[in-house]
Amino acid sequence: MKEHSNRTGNPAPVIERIETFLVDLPTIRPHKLSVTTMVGQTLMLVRIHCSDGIVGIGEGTTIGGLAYGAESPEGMKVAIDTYFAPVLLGQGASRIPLLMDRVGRMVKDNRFAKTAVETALLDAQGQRVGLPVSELLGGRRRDRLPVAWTLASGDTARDIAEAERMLDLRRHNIFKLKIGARAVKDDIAHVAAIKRALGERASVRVDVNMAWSEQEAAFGMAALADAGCELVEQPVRSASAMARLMRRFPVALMADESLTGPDSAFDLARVQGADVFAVKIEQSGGLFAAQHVAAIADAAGIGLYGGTMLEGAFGTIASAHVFSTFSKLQWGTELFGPLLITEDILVQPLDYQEFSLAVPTGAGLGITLDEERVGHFRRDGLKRVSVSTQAHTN
Ligand code: MUC
Ligand code: MG
Repeated sequence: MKEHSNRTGNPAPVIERIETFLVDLPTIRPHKLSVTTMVGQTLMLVRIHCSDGIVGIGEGTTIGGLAYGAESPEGMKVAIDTYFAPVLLGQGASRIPLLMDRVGRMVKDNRFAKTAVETALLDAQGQRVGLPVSELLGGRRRDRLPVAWTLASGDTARDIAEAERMLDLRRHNIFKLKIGARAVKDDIAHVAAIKRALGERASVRVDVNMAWSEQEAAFGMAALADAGCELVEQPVRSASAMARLMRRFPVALMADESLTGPDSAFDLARVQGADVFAVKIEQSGGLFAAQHVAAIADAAGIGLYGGTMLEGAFGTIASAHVFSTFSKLQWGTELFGPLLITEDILVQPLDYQEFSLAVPTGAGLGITLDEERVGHFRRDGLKRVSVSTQAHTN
């Protein structure tokens, strides 16, 4: 057992072993985005074993494999096994920003994989010192987070029925509609029908996932405002087009794909390219980086929303710890990823009720992996689940 000494003379724990594996889980229904239709989700889980016997867990997840961005769960696994592990093994486990600086010198970009590793290190450190990750990040400001649900079945009547069920369960009263795969007029009719059915009982928002041209967005945003939609997420790709759309319509404009960490947050703030930032830990490049994105938003008077890459329980709870520390969270969160998956992989399920998610209070992430259950769904295990996504032909 290799150990470094800290200033008190106590042996400081070092990183002894890093283990990664893929878990394939089915979704409760097909999830239709403008970029792909998901029928399952693959989690890349990383376990960091330390010399004091503590094991931290982190997660990396994407949307539709490589359909959304440059990293895939399989790619993250290879990157961590091949390039992150040699940089981390034998190093002191406790000084996490320093460790991540070390990784950053050897590994460029790979923001999702870095987030998974940073999460595992923070989970381990929290267990070590007996504090939740939120407290390691400066301290939580709230114990529960409002949680939106995404309606993305592709069918208006089914989406309305799903929203009604969520309202009855008191699980969600904020709904994000995935649009952009159909003609703009069809999408507007879909959103208007859902808002008419739900009325003032719910907030209705849309995510276009960059599918519109600037001209389509100009038409679409005006019509969405008339339909009672409150927020339009990333209608177009370019930051300058986002800036040109700002304040022209009585509906808030939110940046998602344009936000890839603190540098892009600063650039967007500078050109006034969004009313709201959808902060995601993976897109930001880590938990500390997500806090930096939020600080830039605060300084620029931009509202905050806690976004998701449809992570499973570990990525979701890592995000929850981060979002609980934000000084403001004007637009709530969409941390519903674990609810889109048919299987619970935790010993104790997450607490979703009263339109919100509880931020766990235990040490580290405050959640425990159910090894037996997860074993069934490991890609290298016996049961194979197909989670392949479908391309859209436009
Ligand atoms: C995205 O683009 O925001 C979040 C919710 C959802 O259904 O998809 C994600 C990705
Ligand atoms: Mg989005």
